[in-house]
Amino acid sequence: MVTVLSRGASEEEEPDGRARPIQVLLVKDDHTFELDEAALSRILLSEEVRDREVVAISVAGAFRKGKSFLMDFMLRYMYNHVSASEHWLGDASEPLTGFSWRGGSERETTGIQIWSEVFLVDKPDGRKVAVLLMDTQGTFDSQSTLRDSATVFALSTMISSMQVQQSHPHRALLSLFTEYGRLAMEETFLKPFQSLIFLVRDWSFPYEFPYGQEGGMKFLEKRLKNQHEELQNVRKHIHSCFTNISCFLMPHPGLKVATNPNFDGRIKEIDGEFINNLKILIPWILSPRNIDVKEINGSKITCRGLLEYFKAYIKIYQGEELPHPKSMLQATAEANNLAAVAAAKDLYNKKMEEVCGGDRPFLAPSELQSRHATIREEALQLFRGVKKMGGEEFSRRYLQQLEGEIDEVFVQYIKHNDSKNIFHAARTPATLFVVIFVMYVAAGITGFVGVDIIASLCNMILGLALITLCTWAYIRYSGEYRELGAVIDQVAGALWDQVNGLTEPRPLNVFIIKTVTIKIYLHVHLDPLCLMREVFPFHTAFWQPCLSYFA
Ligand SMILES: Nc1nc2c(ncn2[C@@H]2O[C@H](COP(=O)(O)OP(=O)(O)OP(=O)(O)O)[C@@H](O)[C@H]2O)c(=O)[nH]1
Ligand SMILES: [Mg+2]
Repeated sequence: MVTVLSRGASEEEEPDGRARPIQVLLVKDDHTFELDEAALSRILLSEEVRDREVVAISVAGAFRKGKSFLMDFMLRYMYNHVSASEHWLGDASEPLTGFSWRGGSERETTGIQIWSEVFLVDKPDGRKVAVLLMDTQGTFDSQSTLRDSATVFALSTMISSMQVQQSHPHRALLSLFTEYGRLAMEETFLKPFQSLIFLVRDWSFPYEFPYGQEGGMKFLEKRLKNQHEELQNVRKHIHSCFTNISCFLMPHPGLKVATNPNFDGRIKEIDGEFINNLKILIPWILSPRNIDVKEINGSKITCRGLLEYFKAYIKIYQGEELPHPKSMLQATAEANNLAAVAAAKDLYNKKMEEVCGGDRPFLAPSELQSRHATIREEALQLFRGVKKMGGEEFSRRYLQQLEGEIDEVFVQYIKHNDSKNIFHAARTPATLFVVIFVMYVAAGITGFVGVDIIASLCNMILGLALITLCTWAYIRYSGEYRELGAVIDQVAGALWDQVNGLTEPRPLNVFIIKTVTIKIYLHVHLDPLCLMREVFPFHTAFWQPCLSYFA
């Protein structure tokens, strides 16, 4: 069963609300590459697919050879397969839409485009996997350099779990990949890539090798046998890099398709033989039983993981030359660890959201701390449990990164939780009220006993606190001058903590209170005439709490 998911791209990218190709790899005029991470993230990190194992399908090969045209038939299969299983090709006079394709001699597709809808497919073993369709720039067009073509080709090969190749890759690329494969196998003992499907278009010799997969396999075997010795070695290595290699011979689609500038893709204008083979080819690639999940180092990759691989690979393909196979392996190991970090962080976030996220009620700080500790350990355990490349030492760096990131996020959760505490929210006005009240009383007392300077000082502080309270209230009401509001909150918070701290018999507090008490005591006793009389009325109120501190 194939399920069409909600769009991965945002509304502003699809004003008409329909799915469309999203340019994720851009080739700029100066032949540099840019990955549109935001667009890619919207597709790969959408809620429904990010934790699903991913099947990444791409078509690569020379330009102007009908790659996008073929991808559009794949889209048709993905959309129509459920409702009209046998008749997925649809209406005979329906124009072919999807990835942009056209006639003419100038190239059409540039960089890498991904279809904005990811398809959820039930595999026969019950797993639901995410299928991603990628269209790529053709190789050897007149406007791109060899490095441009090679980069797009290399990136799509590294990312795909199933690659349809329409033409023989350049020799430099072949040896790059076989060397990469050799290195990867030295480390992991597993084939680094999954399915490679050679698709021969416009096959003109069905009397030698018939159209379809069987003829294709025979043709491929023969081709590999009759190679020059040096090339044979490379081809042998290809076999050790890919889990499945197959070949399909496709007939010519007819002159209307190839030469009519007004041809818009309707099936009735395509040769019957081509359509018959298309009906075999597309389900053969895309049927739930045949799709292969992307695997690296023996682990199945999720959409979230694939994003990390995209990011890591684009970094190494930025240089002047093609990367060394060793750096490709290094990037794979890096992405492998980063994907594990991302998965662990996601688990932490998900579980913490359940505990204290959104509008969950306020949780006691101690409880929050203990829940954090348990969930943090779970996340670290998940990271440790993932099979990783690059060795122990290499992955320790990422473990530390994960710990750091989790602790940072926890600080945010504490703040979020605190903000739900009604008393916490009222802390600033409460503190200011207390300051006003204390200053009012202190000014009264000191004025009464005749220490006018202190009384004036208290009145001044009272005035300041009053202005601050009004300012704070205005900021909260209007939402303006938020920075000033944050400073007031901070000062009030510090004062609050200080006062709170004084009530706890910590050594420093006890020391301060004892010293002040003794000083006042001595002052009163050494100058009984002046102070004793005036302090006496407050004796009970003042001494009693101080003395209880010694108890
Ligand atoms: N001869 C031939 N032409 C085809 C075939 N399939 C499609 N075409 C035609 O080839 C032309 C190019 O199709 P596209 O799908 O745009 O080709 P592409 O490989 O994506 O081209 P670029 O994006 O420029 O690399 C169109 O006019 C198609 O009608 C085929 O099997 N054989
Ligand atoms: Mg194209």
